[in-house]
Amino acid sequence: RYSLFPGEPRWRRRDLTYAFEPRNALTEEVKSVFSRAFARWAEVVPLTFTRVETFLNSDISIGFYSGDHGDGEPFDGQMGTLAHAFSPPNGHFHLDGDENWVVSGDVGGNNFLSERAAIDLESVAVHEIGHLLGLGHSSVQDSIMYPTITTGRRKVDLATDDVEGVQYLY
Ligand code: TQI
Ligand code: ZN
Ligand code: ZN
Repeated sequence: RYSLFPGEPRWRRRDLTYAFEPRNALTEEVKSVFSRAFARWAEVVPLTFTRVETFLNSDISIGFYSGDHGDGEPFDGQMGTLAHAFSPPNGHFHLDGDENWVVSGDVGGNNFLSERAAIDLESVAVHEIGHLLGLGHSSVQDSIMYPTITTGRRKVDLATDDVEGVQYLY
């Protein structure tokens, strides 16, 4: 079953914006992975996610960082913590820049990446957006919010449990 954060925090507006850390200079291909991840949640709740270029004034800010990046939750190099996102209305979504991120679809399709324990970016994005929206972890094994990810595996489809959790909030 899904869980919520203490006090059940949620966004009070429906039109949310997101922006990417300009210093990362991400390609459109990488940015589109996040857009697809937002769209999966927007399909089941009356929320919209609009990309803006104003990083400091967006509801949700997305960035890749290595090690200590100033929020008291340093990243740890390869594996271990992959990413973190905070509950509403914080909106910070940070990813560990030292992971071997795989941009969509090609998990395991490349021996070099597979050997280096590739992590599917979209799978992690869908999970972290769940946290950004107010979902904690779920006990349902095939849910997006179940707290385990298999290296090289792709899990991007919301389960009934994820839909019930986010629809309870919104
Ligand atoms: N990061 C943890 C996570 O997002 C951070 C975390 C631990 C957390 N406990 C929490 C966040 C409680 C909110 C509430 O779960 S992680 C997974 C999964 C991570 C883990 O890097 O360990 C995914 C990131 F679910 F597979 F374990 C993405 Cl998909
Ligand atoms: Zn951080
Ligand atoms: Zn989590």
